[in-house]
Amino acid sequence: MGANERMIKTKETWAKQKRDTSGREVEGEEAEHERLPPGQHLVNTWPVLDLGHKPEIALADWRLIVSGFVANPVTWTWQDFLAQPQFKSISDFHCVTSWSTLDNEWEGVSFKRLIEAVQPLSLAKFVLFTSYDDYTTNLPLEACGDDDVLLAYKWNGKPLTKEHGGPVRMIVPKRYGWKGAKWVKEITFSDRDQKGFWEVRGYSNSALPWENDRSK
Ligand SMILES: Nc1nc2c(c(=O)[nH]1)N[C@H]1C(S)=C(S)[C@@H](COP(=O)(O)O)O[C@H]1N2
Ligand SMILES: [Mo]
Repeated sequence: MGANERMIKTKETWAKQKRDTSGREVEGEEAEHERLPPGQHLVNTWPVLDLGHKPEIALADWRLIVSGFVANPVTWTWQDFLAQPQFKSISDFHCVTSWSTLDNEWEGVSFKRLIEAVQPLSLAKFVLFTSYDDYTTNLPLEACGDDDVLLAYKWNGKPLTKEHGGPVRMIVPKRYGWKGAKWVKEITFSDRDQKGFWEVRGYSNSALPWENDRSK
């Protein structure tokens, strides 16, 4: 089934279910259901999605290069990254292929801290992420400044494994999973929106799970 057909099916299913919107208290399985955006289902595993290549980056070689429309471009080594104020946040994860996981505990450096460090110029409205596997994805700067957005290197208390984007990946809970670059290498602030790998292939530019906003 194509992504579009799948999306249509998902929407049909939700229309048939006529889900309760009365706002009454729910519990158990039903409460979990309430936390799932339209067309999503809960999984107990954590699937791995990539472009068929999982780059191996030794911590000694790892760099995070932040540049573009900023007053203070930085290149962080692993030591620099760990020297930043550490941040923890619990959030749900929604992949556009329809699986979701709840209550992931992420640890790392908040994007707000990165913003503070590089001082984006007032012209900077967009951010492009480039990864060690050459994957790219884009976001409005405004979305990056949310309280729950971070550069994560730990998941549920353990270092992020290579398959899930270690040493460091982006986590953007309010957007579909593809907006969170694994193996992040470069973060570029810009005055214009430059589309990423999936965005140029017809995925939604905004990618809002609660709006079932999967493709354009
Ligand atoms: N560098 C990179 N980041 C990526 C991807 C990728 O292929 N390369 N896939 C994206 C997609 S489509 C999803 S759903 C999530 C999956 O993260 P996971 O493999 O840890 O579940 O990573 C996103 N970030
Ligand atoms: Mo995805």
